[in-house]
Amino acid sequence: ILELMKTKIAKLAKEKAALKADLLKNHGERKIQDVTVEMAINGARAIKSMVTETSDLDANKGIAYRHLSLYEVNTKLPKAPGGSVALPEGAFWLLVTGEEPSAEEVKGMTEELHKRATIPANVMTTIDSLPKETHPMTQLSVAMLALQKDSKFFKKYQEGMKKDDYWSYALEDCLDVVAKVPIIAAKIYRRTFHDGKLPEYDPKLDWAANFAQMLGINQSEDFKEAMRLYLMLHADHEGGNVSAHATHLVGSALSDPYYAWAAGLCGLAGPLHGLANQECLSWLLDVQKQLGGQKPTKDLMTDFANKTLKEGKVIPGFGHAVLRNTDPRYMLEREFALKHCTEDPLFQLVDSCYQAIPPVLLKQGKVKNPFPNVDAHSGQLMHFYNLKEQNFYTVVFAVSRTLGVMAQYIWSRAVSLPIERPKSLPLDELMILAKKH
Ligand code: NMX
Ligand code: MLT
Repeated sequence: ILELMKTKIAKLAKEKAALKADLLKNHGERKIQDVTVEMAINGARAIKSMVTETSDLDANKGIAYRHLSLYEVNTKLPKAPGGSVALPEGAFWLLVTGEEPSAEEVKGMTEELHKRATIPANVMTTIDSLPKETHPMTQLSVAMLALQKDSKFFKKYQEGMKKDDYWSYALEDCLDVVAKVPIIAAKIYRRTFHDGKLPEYDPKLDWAANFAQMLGINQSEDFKEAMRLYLMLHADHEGGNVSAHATHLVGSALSDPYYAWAAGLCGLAGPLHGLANQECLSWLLDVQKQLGGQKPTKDLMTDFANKTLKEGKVIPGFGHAVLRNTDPRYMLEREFALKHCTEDPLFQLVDSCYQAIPPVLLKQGKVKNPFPNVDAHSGQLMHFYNLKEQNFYTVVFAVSRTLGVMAQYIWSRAVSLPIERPKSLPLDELMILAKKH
């Protein structure tokens, strides 16, 4: 399957290289946008200044993997036997090759990952040397760096590999990272929150189901399906989000995929990015406690939302840097919950937030997007299936996001993107420029 994958990437890379050359040669001077002072100050938001092949975000429709909306991905891609959710390794195939995989190709992908699913002893020892109270995201970042010593890209680079070979050794590393990350995540979970014993890896299971079973807390088929859904839909969110951008930036220096994703993981650990799903569940549980058994009506939730805003805090799980509508990832999780857990009191609370919070944020007047993002739902699903340790939630996000950032890494090398180095300015220079134009 590796050879098939390589053939597909090589073919597409040739087309993309021609497109890139044409763009640079014939349209390189063409203006595509005006950059305002506001854009420069406010986090480069909306400046079209990066190339990411794997996925593209529409502010209203949400993310598309290789031009397929998440709904299409979930409907069209192969499922586990008896399942109704697209397998995440199929989404990975789509992100990497640009093609919808057949059932046979997804099976091959799963098997390829099984072959690489071993963790060197030194990595396990490194994780075990960290105090148990170390945040699970720190443990994961450290483990990613500990894995780096086996980077094939790094080794080949030292030996003087040709530029044209970059992507195929990047692919080798990226497949290794994807195969190993769920086992490492499960190891971190078991040692941090349980007895440290790690259930055996089961080569009969798919990638997400294996992760679910290795957590050792719920062996049901429903939890495996919930995990497949979660890991499929968090996989990629174009190139500008903090973790993908950090990964891309570090990768652009030709640091190998391990170094690059370790940097990205540190970004994912921030509360405005990946950590928001942990904060979201904490907020929901706190509200639930304060409700003390009362039904979470829309009026009560409106009061809680206003209280949070009055305390000068953000309401976690609502708003988005670039989305301007309800996140389709949220809607897919909601549909899953409506099928599997409408009786869960936490789902009822999430549902009530869905009704109550957007009007509160709209009324406040400053939020650009008052609607829920995926984090407003993910915690409820994990909690329902007995994954209750919020500190671990960003690691689950990271397992999924590994698919996207690794696919992006391969493509950054396949289309030979250069070192990233935007121009920065001090504020007083910006003022001089603003007055000149
Ligand atoms: N609750 C209260 N205030 C908010 C919220 C919210 N959920 N979202 C935005 N605001 C405020 C924001 O703090 C800013 O205030 P100020 O001008 O006083 O600094 C104002 O509204 C305008 O912000 P926006 O331009 O709408 O949002 P921005 O692009 O700056 O930030 C987030 C985007 C996602 C960081 C922001 O909406 C937020 O903090 N949301 C809560 C945390 C969260 O859910 N993060 C998850 C992100 C999704 N993910 O998957 O990673
Ligand atoms: C993500 O999934 O990366 C988040 O929604 C944040 C973003 O896209 O900026």
